[in-house]
Amino acid sequence: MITLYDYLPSQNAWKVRLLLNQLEQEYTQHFISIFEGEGRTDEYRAINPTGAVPAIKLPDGSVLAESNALLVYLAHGSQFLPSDPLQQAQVQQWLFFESDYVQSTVATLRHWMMTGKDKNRSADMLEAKRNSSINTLSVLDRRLSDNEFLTQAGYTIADMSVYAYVHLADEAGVALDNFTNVQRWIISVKAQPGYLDKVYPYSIDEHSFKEL
Ligand SMILES: N[C@@H](CCC(=O)N[C@@H](CS)C(=O)NCC(=O)O)C(=O)O
Repeated sequence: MITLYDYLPSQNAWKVRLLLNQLEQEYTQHFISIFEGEGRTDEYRAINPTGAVPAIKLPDGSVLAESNALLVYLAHGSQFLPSDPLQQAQVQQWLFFESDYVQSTVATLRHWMMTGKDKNRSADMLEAKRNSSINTLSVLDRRLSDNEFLTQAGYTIADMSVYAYVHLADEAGVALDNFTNVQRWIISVKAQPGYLDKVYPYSIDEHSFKEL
């Protein structure tokens, strides 16, 4: 069985849980207490060199990290990753967008806001993150203005990945009110069979106030 190295408040891990749920694939969870430094051990770095979650271990002992790489691997051969080379690369285009733009803006800001670390950041830095979050959501909203999902291939891992942090933008202090296409897309993603409703706040972890 696949082992998922997990931390419950991580939406990077949630996106992998979502796909596994939608694939109806069984897995076991191994929790890593990232704010207590469990990710920085030699043992865990042999699984993911960056020390971050998520990662997976396969039954044959192979390991893989980076949430979007996990999605590509796990979705291989399913309806969530087209086999056509161009369509597959278009899905990857949005996975890279998520990794470059969403993680560094909405996701980072949400982490700071939900763990009180915003108090340790300068006003300029917070303002820059808010502005870049709004820019990222604007790109997404324009893309979704004439597309139901992010690519022509329908609901794919690109949607799962981008959705993971974007639908929680209000927890980053960024309202989605003006992003009407994003709001409509959120409803469509939530309506997919096997959708995973449960997300976890950082407050379930008494160590989450610590800096990484
Ligand atoms: N680009 C990575 C980011 C992973 C990441 O930042 N994970 C966070 C939790 S959401 C983490 O484990 N942080 C602890 C650390 O970086 O040491 C991915 O997509 O998997």
